[in-house]
Amino acid sequence: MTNKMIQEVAAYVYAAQINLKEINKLTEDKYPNLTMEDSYKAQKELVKLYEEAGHQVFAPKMGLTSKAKWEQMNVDSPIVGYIFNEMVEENKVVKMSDYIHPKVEPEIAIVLKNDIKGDDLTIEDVLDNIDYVLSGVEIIDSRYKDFNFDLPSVIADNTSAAGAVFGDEKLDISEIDMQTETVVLKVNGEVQVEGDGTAVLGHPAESIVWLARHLAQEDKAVPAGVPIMTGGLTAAVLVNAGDTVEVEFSNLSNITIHFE
Ligand code: OOG
Ligand code: MG
Repeated sequence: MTNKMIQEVAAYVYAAQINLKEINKLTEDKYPNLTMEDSYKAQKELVKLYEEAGHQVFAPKMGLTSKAKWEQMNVDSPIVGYIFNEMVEENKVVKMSDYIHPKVEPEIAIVLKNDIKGDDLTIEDVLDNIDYVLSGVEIIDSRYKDFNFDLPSVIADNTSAAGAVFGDEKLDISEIDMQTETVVLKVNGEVQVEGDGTAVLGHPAESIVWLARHLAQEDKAVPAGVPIMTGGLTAAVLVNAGDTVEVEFSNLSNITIHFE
């Protein structure tokens, strides 16, 4: 794909994002030959468009790191996207009008104490560099009709990034075993999904290894000091106005979000 076409893809998705307008997946009609390589280039252009409009990247994020998500979305690879500053929801009362058709997914977020970089890092390299661990709930909002996408489309759509909520308590790596950490997500008191940390590539820290490998292609490091979502532990759950979402972790802070 030419640079001009890549920019066109980015502008098209950007307009859908800022106008909360549903579009068909890119490969369906407009860009049938879009590859994953093209779509990461388009994602880069999309980030530029946000930055030009005054927004700032808060942290990179990992997505599609669990079998539960692969099965739900009919895909077979992890992906990388970016959370922007204004996506971080502080008050835990979320307006439906800021979203098209939001879904929630429980996540484990990792904050590093040092930047780490490389395509050959091990899980130990990540564990040695963790500052603390937080609970998270990602509010994803695909711009594609009915969340119907493929890998190139979802990558160009910044991995459905739209909102993020983080738990209050910072746990030291000695205080939590990320693999055995469990989570239950309830909507209006009813259990919808449950999982544990092994769902995320066997270990959530493995997700950071994957991210490092991805960023190393552009000679970039995984940044320290920001919570990095390692990917949904369970399938994502669609929410409606009036819903209260309670996410209960075994050790990490619980998170409650009300959608109004
Ligand atoms: C893509 C985003 C995936 C995750 O945690 O798996 C993601 C989507 O499912 O819409 O953020
Ligand atoms: Mg996610």
